[in-house]
Amino acid sequence: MSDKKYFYITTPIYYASANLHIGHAYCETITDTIARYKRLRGYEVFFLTGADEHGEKIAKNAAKANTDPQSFVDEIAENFKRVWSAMGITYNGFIRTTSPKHMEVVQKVFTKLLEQGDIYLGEYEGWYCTPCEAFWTSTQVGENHICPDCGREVHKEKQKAYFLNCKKYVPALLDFYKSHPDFVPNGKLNEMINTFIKPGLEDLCITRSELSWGVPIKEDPKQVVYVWIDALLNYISALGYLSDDDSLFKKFWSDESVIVQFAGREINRFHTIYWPILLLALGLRLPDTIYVHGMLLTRSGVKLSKSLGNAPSPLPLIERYSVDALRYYMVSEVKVGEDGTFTPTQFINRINSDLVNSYGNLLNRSLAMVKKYFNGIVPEIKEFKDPNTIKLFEDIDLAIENYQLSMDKYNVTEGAYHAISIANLANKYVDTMAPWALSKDPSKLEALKETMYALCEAIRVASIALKPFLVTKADDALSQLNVKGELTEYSSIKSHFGLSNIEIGETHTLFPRLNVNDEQAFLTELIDGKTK
Ligand code: ME8
Repeated sequence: MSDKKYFYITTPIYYASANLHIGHAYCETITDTIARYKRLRGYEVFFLTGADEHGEKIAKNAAKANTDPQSFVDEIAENFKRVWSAMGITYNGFIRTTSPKHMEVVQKVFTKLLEQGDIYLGEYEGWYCTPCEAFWTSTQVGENHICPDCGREVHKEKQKAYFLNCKKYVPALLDFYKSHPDFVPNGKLNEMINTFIKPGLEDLCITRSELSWGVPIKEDPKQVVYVWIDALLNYISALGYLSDDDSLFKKFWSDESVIVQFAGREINRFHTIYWPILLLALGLRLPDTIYVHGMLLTRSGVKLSKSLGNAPSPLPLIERYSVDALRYYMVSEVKVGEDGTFTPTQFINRINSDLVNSYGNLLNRSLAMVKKYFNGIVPEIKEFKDPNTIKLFEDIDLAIENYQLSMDKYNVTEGAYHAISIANLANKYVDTMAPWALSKDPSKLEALKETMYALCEAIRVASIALKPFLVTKADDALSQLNVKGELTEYSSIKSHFGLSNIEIGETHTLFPRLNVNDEQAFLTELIDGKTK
């Protein structure tokens, strides 16, 4: 573990142009899982999410809905918060780019960069994609004038505008990339360097004059700040950068803080090129990691997206299967960093195999046996004697090591795998020890005691490791086991002898088994219904 005290993690701020879908929930789940893990590990965490509320697309959608943009985004931001609350998202800050606090920071940054000569006035002509709020070069849009991100038609725009002098910062940026090989994991930087930097990075046009729904600049109020610059600055405005109270900024954007920023692959360019350039121009430290994650796709390989209208909300899934099932499925099935598909069969199989058959069943049968053989009292054990038990805990300790290694690299998919492997190991151990046979032979009482103890301990350890994933059921399992205080904390994950004589609590099923036929029909309608 690093010796830093603070941990700052951010999600992209999602466009307040329509409601959230499972793609947004995917990124939010990964980041929340990491935030929860880091809190378990003793970091002071600041987890930021929010809403991107300016830009042409939002102004247009508000007009379509016969309302003004501010009322439009107010309602959507409230919806975002409702969804995140249902998903158990433990954000510490929710930033809205229409908040006066944020807008003031954007203006101050503009003034600062203008004064220091990093912003200049010029004229811009380019191909603009309205849904993506992005300008593209002729090469990028090709002969058919198609947006390289979303595949829709772009149009030409020409205007007097301010530019950010990006060229000046390219050498420093390349030096930074070189000296920080882990800045963008999984090789996701090479494509950016080859596509955008090697051919010669252009200065970025950072104001628009034809649009009023944005942050006007003080020096030329007819111009509003380009929505992407406005949006990127949320990561520091939310902490109070350049404001009267900058205590959070001093803590979480400092050298004592680990800074990790998640962004989907379609916005890689903004986060790995322009965002670092802005920070370099402002003389601020750069994040430790920009983690570029993959996309949830439809079964025909198209990105689930708000503007294509092909993506379901996470709410019906939470209602039917629990927040834990949805979160667990997303992180374990869609490998972080890679694209994936939300498929009904995989969903049902994953929940049934890992949560019902492995973890849930381990809890059920172990506690039932403790009740049956020892009146619900965990036997007293001070050391393990049976080679199978010794091996079980060697394997469990190794799984914990691997879990930590994965989680510390933000690989929550592997982290979930190692956490659930503890339950798998314990299930194999039950079969090897066959406590039902031991119980029939009075001379095997000590072995039976050790087996029951070991199973309870494995449940305890697995539950602690699963806390970041199963945000209600891991605690539920721990309370069925009736462990409290320190024994539920991460610091006790490897001290295995604290359970003796605990009287287990009320027991119940953690996860109901999913009936393949019923759920297949429900999920197919929900997931594919949108994409027909
Ligand atoms: O781009 N699969 O907002 P946005 C996985 N406002 N993740 C997905 C996804 C999918 N199908 N669809 C969306 C914006 N996401 C800007 C960001 S940040 C300074 C400004 C997630 O509403 C993913 O994290 O289009 C993606 O990068 C983000 O939502 C884009 O959300």
